[in-house]
Amino acid sequence: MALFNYATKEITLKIVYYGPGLSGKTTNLQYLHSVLDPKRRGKLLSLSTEADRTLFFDFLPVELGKIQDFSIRFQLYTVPGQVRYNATRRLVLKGADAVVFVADSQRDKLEENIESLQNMRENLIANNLNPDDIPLVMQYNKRDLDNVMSLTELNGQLNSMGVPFFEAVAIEGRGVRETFEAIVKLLLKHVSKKHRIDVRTAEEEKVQSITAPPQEQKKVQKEKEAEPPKPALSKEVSPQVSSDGLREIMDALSGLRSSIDRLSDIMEKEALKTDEILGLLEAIKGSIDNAKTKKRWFLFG
Ligand SMILES: Nc1nc2c(ncn2[C@@H]2O[C@H](COP(=O)(O)OP(=O)(O)OP(=O)(O)O)[C@@H](O)[C@H]2O)c(=O)[nH]1
Ligand SMILES: [Mg+2]
Repeated sequence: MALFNYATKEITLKIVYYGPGLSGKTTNLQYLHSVLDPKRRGKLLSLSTEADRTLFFDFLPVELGKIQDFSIRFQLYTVPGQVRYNATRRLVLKGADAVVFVADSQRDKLEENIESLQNMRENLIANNLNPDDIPLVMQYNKRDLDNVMSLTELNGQLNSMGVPFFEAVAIEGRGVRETFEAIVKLLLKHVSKKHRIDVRTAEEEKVQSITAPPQEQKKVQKEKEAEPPKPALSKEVSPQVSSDGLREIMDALSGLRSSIDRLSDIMEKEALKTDEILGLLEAIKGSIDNAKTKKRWFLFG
């Protein structure tokens, strides 16, 4: 759920990339990480196997900057698409504000796409999120391959909701920005309507400025030199935490406990790269410390 810190005027929004195994979710985040202005995005944290299959999640923080006095930041996650990791998918989906469904356009992947979409609905409901209300866009990926379904067919099979859809070739970056911009716009509109905060006026300019190609980004930054964007992972201390804030922190801690339990299970079953495990554990420990000392708002899952 959207995290509001009225004391520091910060809003944190969680966007989850969902879809069947190998559809290209991690590739989307890798491309965004490579093209976004380093001042606006943090480190890409991935926990994957030797064969680059996501085991737990990928995580990328992105800073939008200020809109109407509010600093807006996004937390981008991917779920592991492999069927056996459903518990992890459900956990990662917890508290999502928006979803990008990355479908594999290949004809022989249709069943997997349908199953994953159904699984997404179930997991949203299990997390008390309304699948018919949450901002959602579809990405039809792997358009470069031969045996792909037409857009009409894909929409007929997967998009009865009639949400925005995008063609993509994520390995080349095609359609990745467009998908991200679309979900950000949809999400900001949704937040604006739900919480009666006017984040719409400057929205177009801001959304384009985070995903602008490097040259355009420089121009945007120059114009705003007087007020440089904050780093993606700001260490700012919130002076006040409301009871809602405390509840969020308690939720975060219980979410983290489940994450750690889950991680231990995975570690027992899979041979992982030690440095990746240590990196993830370090990140989890840092988050617990943060939550405990109430120094910043934090939400996992
Ligand atoms: N041809 C083609 N290959 C792609 C495209 N996007 C991703 N791939 C490849 O598909 C494979 C799987 O991509 P990932 O991004 O790891 O897929 P994922 O959805 O994260 O998979 P899981 O983590 O198992 O759920 C990789 O080898 C990618 O390079 C695309 O648009 N076209
Ligand atoms: Mg992945």
